[in-house]
Amino acid sequence: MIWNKDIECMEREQMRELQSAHLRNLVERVYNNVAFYRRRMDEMGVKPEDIKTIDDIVKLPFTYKNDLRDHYPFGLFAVPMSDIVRVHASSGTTGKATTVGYTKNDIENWREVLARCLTMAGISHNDIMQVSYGYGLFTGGLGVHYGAETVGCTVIPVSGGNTRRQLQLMSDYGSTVLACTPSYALHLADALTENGYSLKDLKLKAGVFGAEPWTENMRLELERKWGINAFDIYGLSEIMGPGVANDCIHHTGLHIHEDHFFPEIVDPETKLPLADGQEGELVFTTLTKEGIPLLRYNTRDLSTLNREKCECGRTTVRMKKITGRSDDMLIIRGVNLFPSQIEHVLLEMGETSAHYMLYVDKANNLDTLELQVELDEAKMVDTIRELQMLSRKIEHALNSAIGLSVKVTLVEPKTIARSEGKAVRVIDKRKNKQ
Ligand code: DLL
Repeated sequence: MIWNKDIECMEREQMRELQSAHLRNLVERVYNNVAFYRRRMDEMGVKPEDIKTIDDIVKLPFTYKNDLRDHYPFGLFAVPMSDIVRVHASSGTTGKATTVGYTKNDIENWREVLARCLTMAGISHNDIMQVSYGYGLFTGGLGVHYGAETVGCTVIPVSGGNTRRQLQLMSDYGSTVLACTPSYALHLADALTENGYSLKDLKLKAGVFGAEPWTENMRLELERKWGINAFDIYGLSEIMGPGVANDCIHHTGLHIHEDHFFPEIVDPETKLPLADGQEGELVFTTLTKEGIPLLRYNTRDLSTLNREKCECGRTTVRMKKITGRSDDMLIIRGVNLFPSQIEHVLLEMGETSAHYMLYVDKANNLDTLELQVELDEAKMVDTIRELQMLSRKIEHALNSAIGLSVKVTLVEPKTIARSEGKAVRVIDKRKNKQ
């Protein structure tokens, strides 16, 4: 099933025309209504009339998270507050939150793109969806909620947390779809048996997981643990929230709703545009957004683009599953490392659980890296010798995969902190020593 065939299967040339028309309108709006963009465009000597087709997008200024912070809370809004019907905010670990606002039309468009995502994952009015993303200022809960209602699902707005209750509701109400972060889905799966449930008590068939990076191996692990089809939903508050892109049943990249969110890939250093297939930072322009439209917002998420038609029949551009952000990259003794590389190796080996934490520190001016990983309850090792052998084996596998020596410490099951939302996987103690 395809929710909006006219758009999702549109000929590429026609899509470009639609995008060009949206871009011309967008540039007019931001130039006339947002002082920040008018100033930036004036500085660059670009006028709205210089923007004729979507290819002219490269003439426009970039936007960064700091620009939103500098104009906190509402300084980049392009409409009067009387037209804003909702605000959301992303907490961020440092500094001020970034706040975004939606008009009625924005909320309608959000429902539309979410409905496309969910339909892509085979979800329909016959489903009962347990929305375990946080409700509130975070966009996850309410965003997915509205989309699920739009396709006619029965929505259980349980929000995050309270693992016991999550499992009880899942069993009592017969939830067929679980929507939460992949790390919370893993935690819930591990908690099933200890709470007295088994897969045969459940009707779950699909997962809509996102809001944090997760590897393809983690996707397969969650499919195996739950006996479901696991889908990847991507998005960010600045652009809309969840629903910017989602993968279809072929799991060959995430279809971007490019009539609303125009993607580019740029080189992380030079910020120059890169060709399809080349990896770089993902940049989005919100073609139709009214509340807080953004030009070329640099997400810092790393991906590639693919404009080939998908087996599912959709022609929309696909982004590769995100494995990290350019600002999440650790530099350990000069070697670049993404936490997802560790996750990939651990799950590939399959000898431990997938719960891990990385500790980065400095000793004698040298970076050190320790990986704590939980043993798998089903595969407990009995002797110290076996434990040592297993740690050595993981150290060896990591060393050959990432070229770094990592100290591996195996810890008891359930000793690493669980998160109900986005997982924290790195503790970088070097930051306090600078
Ligand atoms: O996390 C929106 C969302 C909610 C997406 C629920 C999917 C599901 P923010 O809190 O603004 O918004 O965080 C956005 O999270 O730039 C990525 O770094 C990361 N992210 C989101 N989805 C994915 C995903 C929501 N599917 C930031 N894969 C983004 C990898 C993701 N990273």
